[in-house]
Amino acid sequence: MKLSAIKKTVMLKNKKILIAGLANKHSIATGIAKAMHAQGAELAFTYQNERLKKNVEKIASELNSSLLYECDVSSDKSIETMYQNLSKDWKSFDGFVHSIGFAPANELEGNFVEAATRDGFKVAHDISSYSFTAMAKGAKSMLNPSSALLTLTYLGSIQSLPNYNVMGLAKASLEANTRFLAAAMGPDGIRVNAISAGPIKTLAASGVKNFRKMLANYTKRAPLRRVVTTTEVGNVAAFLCSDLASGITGEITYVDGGFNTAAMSIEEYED
Ligand code: 0WD
Repeated sequence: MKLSAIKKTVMLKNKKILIAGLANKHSIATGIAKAMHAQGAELAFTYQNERLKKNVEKIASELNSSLLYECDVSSDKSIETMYQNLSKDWKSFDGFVHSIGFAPANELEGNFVEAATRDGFKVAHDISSYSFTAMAKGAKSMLNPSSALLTLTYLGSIQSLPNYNVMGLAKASLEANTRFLAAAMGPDGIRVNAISAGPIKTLAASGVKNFRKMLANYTKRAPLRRVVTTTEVGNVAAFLCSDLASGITGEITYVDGGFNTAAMSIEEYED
């Protein structure tokens, strides 16, 4: 078959997707929104607070969206109000992206045993894991059949690494959350997945001490010998939320240049 004869697919045509966790142009959520827009999705956005509204507004308008709703996921009331406002514009929709994570800065450096606190644990798990469940709960009655939910996780969920500390525990919880939500919502035709992204320089990442060193280490070991981009994460997100991925749920998909598959690179062995 001639290439020109292959019909171009627009994976997310007629899909309405809500994006949560966009902080600025470097955010993973920005890469995801751009990729989903390119694949024909209609988008709506949440912003955490007034401080971030302008950034989200600018990117939303570049992607032909004026649907913006305030939502601080640490508050059930805020989530409820957000969905009430969304329902005035969208009677139903086809999924959301949860690209949100947070732990207090003093938990993200130094020896885990010394840095860990009960309060830090609670906040990290609340904002980084429970909020995914809370957003799913709130969305349930508005989701069309064949909807897809997506969250963002990191390798620290299954392997320890310096400074990531309590976020690793919260990501482990988020991954279990993904599987339990998939089991709970699958009978209604709703899929729930996570992308485990390689390290990318964003606002959240700059909160992890010595993040630059982590990037350098990555490019040494990852089979692709480079870090991944938000565009690459976005393209996989678009696929996972599309009907092309209709058989995939409860999965953690790695978009990390293969880092998680390699114990050591040839260069590291020879160093
Ligand atoms: O290397 C990285 N950047 C990786 C990030 C590798 C693998 C995974 N991830 C994850 C993060 O853990 C997070 O879950 O991807 C997700 C998105 O993170 P990001 O794009 O790296 O970071 P950023 O651009 O900072 O977006 C995260 C946003 C917050 O930004 P800031 O930095 O202002 O905290 O999450 C949002 C907020 O906009 N957020 C909240 N949104 C609503 N309510 C809340 C909240 N309470 N707290 C944080």
